[in-house]
Amino acid sequence: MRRVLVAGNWKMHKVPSEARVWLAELRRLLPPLESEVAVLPAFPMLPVAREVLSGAQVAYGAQDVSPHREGAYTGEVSARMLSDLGCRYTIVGHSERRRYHHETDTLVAEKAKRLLEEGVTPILCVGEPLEVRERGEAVPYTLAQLRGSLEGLNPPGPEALVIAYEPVWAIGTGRNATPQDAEAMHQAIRQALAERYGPGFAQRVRILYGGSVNPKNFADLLSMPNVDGGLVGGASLELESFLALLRIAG
Ligand code: G2H
Repeated sequence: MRRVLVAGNWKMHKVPSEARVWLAELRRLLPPLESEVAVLPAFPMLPVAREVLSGAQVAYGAQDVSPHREGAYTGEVSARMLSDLGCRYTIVGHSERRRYHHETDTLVAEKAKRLLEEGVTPILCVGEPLEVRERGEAVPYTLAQLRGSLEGLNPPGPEALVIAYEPVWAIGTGRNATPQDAEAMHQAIRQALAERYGPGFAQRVRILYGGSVNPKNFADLLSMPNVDGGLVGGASLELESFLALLRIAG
Protein backbone atom coordinates (compact mmCIF):
# COMPACT_ATOMS: atom_id res chain seq x y z
CA MET A 1 0.00 0.00 0.00
CA ARG A 2 3.06 2.26 0.17
CA ARG A 3 4.77 2.83 -3.15
CA VAL A 4 8.53 2.40 -2.90
CA LEU A 5 10.47 5.61 -3.54
CA VAL A 6 14.09 5.68 -4.67
CA ALA A 7 15.43 9.23 -4.44
CA GLY A 8 18.92 10.20 -5.56
CA ASN A 9 20.45 12.99 -3.49
CA TRP A 10 23.23 14.35 -5.67
CA LYS A 11 24.46 16.70 -2.94
CA MET A 12 26.99 19.19 -4.40
CA HIS A 13 27.94 17.05 -7.38
CA LYS A 14 27.60 17.49 -11.16
CA VAL A 15 27.08 20.66 -13.20
CA PRO A 16 24.10 21.47 -15.43
CA SER A 17 25.75 20.28 -18.67
CA GLU A 18 26.60 16.93 -17.08
CA ALA A 19 23.15 16.67 -15.57
CA ARG A 20 21.57 17.18 -18.98
CA VAL A 21 23.40 14.19 -20.47
CA TRP A 22 22.94 12.03 -17.37
CA LEU A 23 19.19 12.65 -17.07
CA ALA A 24 18.62 12.06 -20.77
CA GLU A 25 20.41 8.72 -20.42
CA LEU A 26 18.35 7.86 -17.35
CA ARG A 27 15.24 8.63 -19.28
CA ARG A 28 16.37 6.46 -22.19
CA LEU A 29 17.40 3.49 -20.04
CA LEU A 30 14.64 3.65 -17.41
CA PRO A 31 13.07 0.21 -17.01
CA PRO A 32 9.32 -0.11 -16.45
CA LEU A 33 8.84 0.28 -12.70
CA GLU A 34 6.17 0.07 -10.06
CA SER A 35 8.38 2.10 -7.74
CA GLU A 36 8.71 5.83 -7.90
CA VAL A 37 12.00 7.47 -8.89
CA ALA A 38 13.20 10.93 -7.95
CA VAL A 39 16.40 12.86 -8.60
CA LEU A 40 17.40 15.66 -6.24
CA PRO A 41 20.14 17.82 -7.77
CA ALA A 42 21.49 21.19 -6.64
CA PHE A 43 19.35 24.24 -7.53
CA PRO A 44 21.06 25.16 -10.86
CA MET A 45 20.17 21.73 -12.30
CA LEU A 46 16.42 22.02 -11.66
CA PRO A 47 15.54 23.84 -14.90
CA VAL A 48 17.50 21.17 -16.77
CA ALA A 49 15.58 18.44 -14.92
CA ARG A 50 12.30 20.10 -15.82
CA GLU A 51 13.25 20.22 -19.48
CA VAL A 52 14.84 16.79 -19.87
CA LEU A 53 12.37 14.88 -17.66
CA SER A 54 9.22 16.47 -19.07
CA GLY A 55 6.64 13.69 -19.39
CA ALA A 56 9.04 11.05 -17.98
CA GLN A 57 8.27 8.81 -15.00
CA VAL A 58 10.99 10.51 -12.96
CA ALA A 59 10.24 13.15 -10.35
CA TYR A 60 12.78 15.74 -9.30
CA GLY A 61 13.29 18.23 -6.53
CA ALA A 62 15.74 20.23 -4.46
CA GLN A 63 17.92 19.53 -1.44
CA ASP A 64 16.93 22.54 0.64
CA VAL A 65 14.55 25.51 0.74
CA SER A 66 14.27 28.84 2.50
CA PRO A 67 12.12 29.07 5.64
CA HIS A 68 10.88 32.44 4.31
CA ARG A 69 8.12 32.90 1.77
CA GLU A 70 9.57 35.84 -0.14
CA GLY A 71 11.55 39.01 0.43
CA ALA A 72 15.00 40.46 1.03
CA TYR A 73 16.80 37.17 1.76
CA THR A 74 19.88 37.24 -0.45
CA GLY A 75 20.91 33.82 -1.64
CA GLU A 76 17.73 32.06 -0.56
CA VAL A 77 15.46 29.93 -2.75
CA SER A 78 11.75 29.88 -1.93
CA ALA A 79 9.30 26.99 -1.97
CA ARG A 80 7.25 28.89 -4.53
CA MET A 81 10.24 28.96 -6.91
CA LEU A 82 10.67 25.22 -6.48
CA SER A 83 7.00 24.57 -7.03
CA ASP A 84 7.03 26.74 -10.16
CA LEU A 85 9.95 24.67 -11.47
CA GLY A 86 7.88 21.51 -11.06
CA CYS A 87 9.61 20.04 -8.01
CA ARG A 88 7.60 17.22 -6.46
CA TYR A 89 9.96 16.67 -3.52
CA THR A 90 12.54 18.62 -1.55
CA ILE A 91 14.85 17.45 1.21
CA VAL A 92 14.75 19.28 4.54
CA GLY A 93 16.84 18.67 7.64
CA HIS A 94 19.57 16.62 6.01
CA SER A 95 22.25 15.92 8.62
CA GLU A 96 24.81 17.78 6.51
CA ARG A 97 22.67 20.92 6.77
CA ARG A 98 22.02 20.36 10.46
CA ARG A 99 25.77 19.93 11.01
CA TYR A 100 27.45 22.42 8.67
CA HIS A 101 24.72 25.07 8.71
CA HIS A 102 23.55 24.60 12.29
CA GLU A 103 19.95 23.93 11.28
CA THR A 104 17.66 23.33 14.22
CA ASP A 105 14.46 21.29 14.39
CA THR A 106 12.49 24.54 14.51
CA LEU A 107 14.10 25.79 11.29
CA VAL A 108 13.55 22.43 9.60
CA ALA A 109 9.86 22.55 10.56
CA GLU A 110 9.55 26.07 9.07
CA LYS A 111 11.13 24.91 5.82
CA ALA A 112 8.80 21.92 5.65
CA LYS A 113 5.81 24.23 6.21
CA ARG A 114 6.83 26.46 3.30
CA LEU A 115 7.02 23.38 1.06
CA LEU A 116 3.58 22.13 2.11
CA GLU A 117 2.12 25.57 1.41
CA GLU A 118 3.34 25.22 -2.18
CA GLY A 119 2.33 21.59 -2.65
CA VAL A 120 5.92 20.27 -2.59
CA THR A 121 6.45 17.11 -0.53
CA PRO A 122 9.19 17.46 2.11
CA ILE A 123 11.59 14.55 2.50
CA LEU A 124 12.32 15.21 6.14
CA CYS A 125 15.58 13.68 7.38
CA VAL A 126 16.32 12.53 10.90
CA GLY A 127 19.00 10.33 12.40
CA GLU A 128 21.48 9.96 15.23
CA PRO A 129 25.26 10.45 15.36
CA LEU A 130 27.55 7.57 16.32
CA GLU A 131 28.10 8.54 19.95
CA VAL A 132 24.35 8.60 20.53
CA ARG A 133 23.96 5.11 19.05
CA GLU A 134 26.86 3.85 21.14
CA ARG A 135 25.16 5.19 24.27
CA GLY A 136 22.08 3.18 23.32
CA GLU A 137 19.99 6.33 22.85
CA ALA A 138 19.43 6.21 19.08
CA VAL A 139 15.64 5.80 19.26
CA PRO A 140 14.80 8.55 21.79
CA TYR A 141 17.26 10.95 20.10
CA THR A 142 15.84 10.38 16.62
CA LEU A 143 12.24 10.57 17.79
CA ALA A 144 12.91 13.84 19.62
CA GLN A 145 14.41 15.22 16.40
CA LEU A 146 11.39 13.96 14.45
CA ARG A 147 8.87 15.51 16.85
CA GLY A 148 10.75 18.82 16.86
CA SER A 149 10.96 18.89 13.07
CA LEU A 150 7.21 18.19 12.77
CA GLU A 151 6.24 20.95 15.22
CA GLY A 152 3.24 22.80 13.83
CA LEU A 153 3.39 20.82 10.59
CA ASN A 154 0.04 19.61 9.30
CA PRO A 155 0.38 17.72 6.02
CA PRO A 156 -2.92 17.53 4.12
CA GLY A 157 -2.45 13.76 3.74
CA PRO A 158 0.10 10.96 4.18
CA GLU A 159 1.33 11.34 0.59
CA ALA A 160 2.36 14.92 1.34
CA LEU A 161 5.16 13.88 3.70
CA VAL A 162 8.14 11.54 3.40
CA ILE A 163 10.49 10.77 6.29
CA ALA A 164 14.07 9.66 5.72
CA TYR A 165 15.96 7.90 8.49
CA GLU A 166 19.65 8.53 7.94
CA PRO A 167 21.94 7.45 10.77
CA VAL A 168 24.76 10.01 10.60
CA TRP A 169 27.46 7.36 11.11
CA ALA A 170 26.27 5.55 7.98
CA ILE A 171 26.36 8.54 5.61
CA GLY A 172 28.99 8.29 2.93
CA THR A 173 31.05 6.04 5.18
CA GLY A 174 30.35 2.74 3.48
CA ARG A 175 29.04 1.58 6.85
CA ASN A 176 25.30 1.05 6.71
CA ALA A 177 22.80 0.15 9.38
CA THR A 178 21.79 -3.51 9.37
CA PRO A 179 18.33 -4.11 7.93
CA GLN A 180 17.23 -5.00 11.47
CA ASP A 181 18.59 -1.72 12.91
CA ALA A 182 16.83 0.21 10.17
CA GLU A 183 13.58 -1.70 10.65
CA ALA A 184 13.58 -1.11 14.41
CA MET A 185 14.02 2.63 13.91
CA HIS A 186 11.46 2.81 11.09
CA GLN A 187 8.94 1.05 13.33
CA ALA A 188 9.61 3.54 16.12
CA ILE A 189 9.23 6.45 13.68
CA ARG A 190 5.94 5.06 12.36
CA GLN A 191 4.68 4.69 15.92
CA ALA A 192 5.61 8.31 16.66
CA LEU A 193 3.80 9.39 13.46
CA ALA A 194 0.74 7.42 14.59
CA GLU A 195 0.74 9.28 17.90
CA ARG A 196 1.08 12.61 16.08
CA TYR A 197 -1.22 12.12 13.06
CA GLY A 198 -3.22 8.96 13.79
CA PRO A 199 -2.60 5.32 12.83
CA GLY A 200 -4.23 5.51 9.38
CA PHE A 201 -1.96 8.37 8.37
CA ALA A 202 1.14 6.68 9.81
CA GLN A 203 0.48 3.46 7.92
CA ARG A 204 0.58 5.33 4.62
CA VAL A 205 3.55 7.66 5.15
CA ARG A 206 6.70 6.49 3.42
CA ILE A 207 9.84 6.14 5.52
CA LEU A 208 13.04 5.91 3.47
CA TYR A 209 16.37 4.63 4.67
CA GLY A 210 19.50 6.61 3.80
CA GLY A 211 23.16 6.06 4.50
CA SER A 212 25.52 4.20 2.15
CA VAL A 213 22.68 2.50 0.27
CA ASN A 214 24.13 0.56 -2.67
CA PRO A 215 23.14 -2.24 -5.03
CA LYS A 216 24.60 -4.81 -2.62
CA ASN A 217 22.60 -3.86 0.47
CA PHE A 218 19.41 -2.36 -0.98
CA ALA A 219 17.41 -5.57 -1.46
CA ASP A 220 17.88 -6.61 2.18
CA LEU A 221 16.94 -3.15 3.43
CA LEU A 222 13.87 -3.04 1.20
CA SER A 223 12.75 -6.48 2.40
CA MET A 224 12.02 -4.92 5.81
CA PRO A 225 8.30 -4.21 6.24
CA ASN A 226 8.75 -0.60 7.34
CA VAL A 227 11.46 0.40 4.87
CA ASP A 228 9.69 2.08 1.95
CA GLY A 229 12.62 3.06 -0.20
CA GLY A 230 15.98 4.77 -0.13
CA LEU A 231 17.48 8.24 -0.07
CA VAL A 232 20.69 7.52 -1.93
CA GLY A 233 23.78 9.71 -2.12
CA GLY A 234 26.97 8.23 -3.56
CA ALA A 235 25.28 5.38 -5.41
CA SER A 236 22.92 7.78 -7.20
CA LEU A 237 25.74 9.59 -8.99
CA GLU A 238 26.70 6.83 -11.41
CA LEU A 239 23.97 5.90 -13.82
CA GLU A 240 24.84 2.22 -13.65
CA SER A 241 24.48 1.92 -9.88
CA PHE A 242 21.35 4.11 -9.81
CA LEU A 243 19.73 1.92 -12.46
CA ALA A 244 20.76 -1.17 -10.47
CA LEU A 245 18.97 0.27 -7.44
CA LEU A 246 15.86 0.94 -9.53
CA ARG A 247 15.82 -2.62 -10.83
CA ILE A 248 16.09 -3.92 -7.26
CA ALA A 249 13.18 -1.69 -6.19
CA GLY A 250 11.21 -3.01 -9.17
C1 G2H B 1 22.93 10.05 3.09
C2 G2H B 1 22.91 9.60 1.70
C3 G2H B 1 21.98 10.46 0.87
P1 G2H B 1 25.13 8.32 0.99
O1 G2H B 1 23.29 11.42 3.18
O2 G2H B 1 21.14 11.35 1.53
O3 G2H B 1 24.21 9.66 1.17
O4 G2H B 1 24.26 7.32 0.28
O5 G2H B 1 26.30 8.75 0.17
O6 G2H B 1 25.50 7.84 2.37
